[in-house]
Amino acid sequence: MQAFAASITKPSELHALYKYKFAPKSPSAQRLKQSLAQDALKKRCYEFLNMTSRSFAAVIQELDEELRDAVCLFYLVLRGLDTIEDDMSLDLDRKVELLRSFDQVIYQKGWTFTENGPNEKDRELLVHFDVVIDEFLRLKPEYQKVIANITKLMGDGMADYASGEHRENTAIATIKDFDLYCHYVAGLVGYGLSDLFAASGLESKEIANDKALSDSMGLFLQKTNIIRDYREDLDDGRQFWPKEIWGKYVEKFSDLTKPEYKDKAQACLSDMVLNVLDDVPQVLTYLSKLKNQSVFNFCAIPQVMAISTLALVFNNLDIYHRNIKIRKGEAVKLITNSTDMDNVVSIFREYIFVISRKNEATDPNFMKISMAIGRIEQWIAANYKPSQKALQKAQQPSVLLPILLGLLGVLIMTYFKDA
Ligand code: IN0
Repeated sequence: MQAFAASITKPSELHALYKYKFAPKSPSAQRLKQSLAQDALKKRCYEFLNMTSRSFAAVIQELDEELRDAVCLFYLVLRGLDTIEDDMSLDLDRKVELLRSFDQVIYQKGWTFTENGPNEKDRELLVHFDVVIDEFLRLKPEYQKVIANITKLMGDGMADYASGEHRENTAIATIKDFDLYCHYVAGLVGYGLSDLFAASGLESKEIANDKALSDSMGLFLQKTNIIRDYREDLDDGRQFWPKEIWGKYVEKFSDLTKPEYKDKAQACLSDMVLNVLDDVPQVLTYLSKLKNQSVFNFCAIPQVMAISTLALVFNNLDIYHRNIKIRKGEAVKLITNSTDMDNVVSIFREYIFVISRKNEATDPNFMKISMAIGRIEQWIAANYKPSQKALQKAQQPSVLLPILLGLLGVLIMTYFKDA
């Protein structure tokens, strides 16, 4: 109900919410439900998935059957690893040992973990991790290998950061360290997913060969989250923004919340957004290479959510004080519209336009942001050939035209009547 109220002035969002709420279960969701009814173990895994991430769980469940379980298990394994990395109450040596050996843990039948702090949000997942392991071991060996390989690379990367490498005290210092951290926790997810897509035969091998493109897919999501979550992370004692950026504007990271540094905070935020905008052309290139419909939806949905979040946070000082999120109605509209490249490019253009309107000439990053936007527009013009459908849509006469002609007629008539 709250979601409907938030979108009250946006008819298209209300329509999307209404359709979403009353839509019948999709054929693939129905088939999954039937197969889970006969498989208690797998059912538990999908319950864990729904517990950890509601909306993204629905997107995974829409994947073609060949990939669905592999991606579900990949997600749960990564979530397990993340729950260890995240827990500030774990002893550091123990944490590092677990992170470095997690790729072996997933082959140990019966392994469970009860050492997480009571407030760790996905504690339950690790308490029952034996269920995830059993299901992981039922995947095709090719899929198991991809998941284990990424788990090793990510676990080692996280362990390096946890034990203070690439850091200054507890913070991320340089933009290079920031990129490397985001590569470990998100870019590698891109590598793994592309390997799974290629192994399934639903996508070509080429998608897995271009590592930079897969990396960008993860970086764009992760960096956008890091900007959005400034306040939450600060309150939890975490700091992911690189000092090389925020240090240009304030002495202390928490100064960004202070009213006297308002202008500095605004400039710092646009510097961070600028850093993320660089990934957009690569994201669009990756998406344009996908062939399978279910893989396309799965990949496109988080990316359009990210660009809309980026437009929302840009020049929005609220991020320094509270959690901000796109409206549910907007999210649902994006989910239902991300079905092909025409729509995805239009959505990106729409939000890039929002960013360019919010870009202020007094901002020290104004020119650089304008240039980054220009590069994105250039990419679209050079690489993107709109389909017949998009061209027809563009050629349809606008509803405004008859209204304007009518108004013109009334004006002319009034003029001659008075003359
Ligand atoms: C993801 C990514 C994800 C999906 C599809 C293709 C990808 C290609 C490269 C890298 C990541 C890709 O998507 C999820 C989306 C998600 O979880 N959304 C949250 C909302 C939110 O605000 O966090 C939700 O609850 O719906 C994602 O963010 N990550 C992720 C994790 C595992 C897998 Cl298998 C896929 C996390 C991260 C760190 C960005 C990679």
